[in-house]
Amino acid sequence: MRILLINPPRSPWNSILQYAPDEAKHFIHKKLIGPPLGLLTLAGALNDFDVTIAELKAEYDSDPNAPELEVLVEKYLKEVKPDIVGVTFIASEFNDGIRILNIVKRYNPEILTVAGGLHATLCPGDFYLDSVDVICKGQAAGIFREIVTAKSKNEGFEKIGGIIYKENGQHKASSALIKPWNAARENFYFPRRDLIKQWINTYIVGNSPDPSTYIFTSLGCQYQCSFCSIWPQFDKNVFQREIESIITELKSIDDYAVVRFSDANTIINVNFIDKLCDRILEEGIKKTYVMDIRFDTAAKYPHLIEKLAKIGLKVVICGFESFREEELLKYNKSASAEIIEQAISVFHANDVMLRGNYVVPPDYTENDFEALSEYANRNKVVYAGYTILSPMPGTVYYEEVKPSIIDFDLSKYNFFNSVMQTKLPLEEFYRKVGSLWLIKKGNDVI
Ligand code: B12
Repeated sequence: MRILLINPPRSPWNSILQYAPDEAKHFIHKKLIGPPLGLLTLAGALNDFDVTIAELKAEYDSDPNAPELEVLVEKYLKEVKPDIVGVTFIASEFNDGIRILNIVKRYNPEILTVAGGLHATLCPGDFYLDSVDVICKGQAAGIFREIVTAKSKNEGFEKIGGIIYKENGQHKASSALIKPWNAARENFYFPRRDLIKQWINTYIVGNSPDPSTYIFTSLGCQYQCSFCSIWPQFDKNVFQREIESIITELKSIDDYAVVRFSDANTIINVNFIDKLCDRILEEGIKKTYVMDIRFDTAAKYPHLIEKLAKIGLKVVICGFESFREEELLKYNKSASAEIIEQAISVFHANDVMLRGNYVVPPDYTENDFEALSEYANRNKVVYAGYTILSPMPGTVYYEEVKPSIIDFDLSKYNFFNSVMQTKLPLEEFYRKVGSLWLIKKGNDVI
């Protein structure tokens, strides 16, 4: 069985960048860089099969003139001759992901096509399409293994729980029981980074001379911010890895000097992170770390931030979201805006470069922009991000605002485009969001 796993390209839509004043353009995110950890994990669970990864984001990063999608995908299909093609999906990459599966089916209808990932988990109904044979929800490495095994034995899929599969042209949910699977513990598989080695030099962020990789210490989130997709993806559950498993992984990635934790929130358990720091020190592991840490956690545990800084924490991404209590309450952030200033001092006192991210609601008026700008100027951080509050399908916020969504084109659902009516004229709104990106201390871009 030959399996081809494809990471779709990024959506090209970025209206903030398009309309931002020229002097701000340099600082606005053009692309986020990192390996497809989900697909690498899937490949880890299929160690005894012939797996190839087509990292199309990295293909376009390494060669902006790389052939267009159809040609690139066909090149892989000719080279790999796969029996199964799997694609990973988030909302903004849905259109291209489906285009890929259409190309696969046109090339050879016998190839089994499988869709998985966050968007397939939250919105499986979007995938009831001719080009999709199987839809996998959740942390589906084990389920995918069952699919591969069934296909290799020419068996049907009715005994595999947790999937939706096509039978006689119709998609139907399997009625088989879902086998227990804990992707962070007993079913953790080391990601197959060897399969993406050819693109390692595309995983360089900012001015760093070294490539970076993603590692997760936990899956899910215990908070329930209304706009976030992560806790719905994990049905409010949080799964944490074992410390020794993380240490083993850190010791196995000599090629990567920069480690970006992919957790929704790296400090979900203070004792756990405290012990992890001790073990990193004991083992003499020297890396530069990037983590997502909540501002209320940083303010509450300054000593832990100090300890993390000592083991190599250099950059923290912190969702400030808003400077207004009433907005944080509306987003169900479970933290008070008052604390943001304290958190900034804790990070700065430890020389941690802070990226504070604000979300800008589409109904912001001139006065709201002025108030945010005044606050952000008063509380400058090294890097700051200003994205648009967006109703990602499958979130609480999506259900709240569904009637006022005016653009359902999923390729715009990446926080850089407004899919709802803005109060200000649209271009002026984007220009104002773009201008905000000038408010920060640092001069480089991450
Ligand atoms: C790593 C990551 C990335 C990486 C790699 C993604 C990739 N495919 O290339 C990079 C850096 C490229 C990236 C980019 C973006 N990302 Co991102 N990213 C993440 C992050 C931090 C971790 C995801 C992860 O690795 N989880 C761990 C792995 C093991 O789990 P997994 O991916 O879910 O995979 C498992 C299952 O889903 C399943 N599975 C996955 N794929 C498949 C495929 C098949 C066939 C099968 C069977 C199963 C399967 O099995 C896997 C193993 O168990 C999440 C936030 C989070 N903490 O979850 C955001 C997140 C997924 N990203 C998000 C977004 C929006 C983006 C961007 C579009 C924009 C942005 N501002 O972040 C950009 C891309 C555009 C751009 N301009 O660059 C959103 C998605 C929201 C949504 N509803 O669509 C998230 C949830 C962040 C958030 N807070 O909202 N991202």
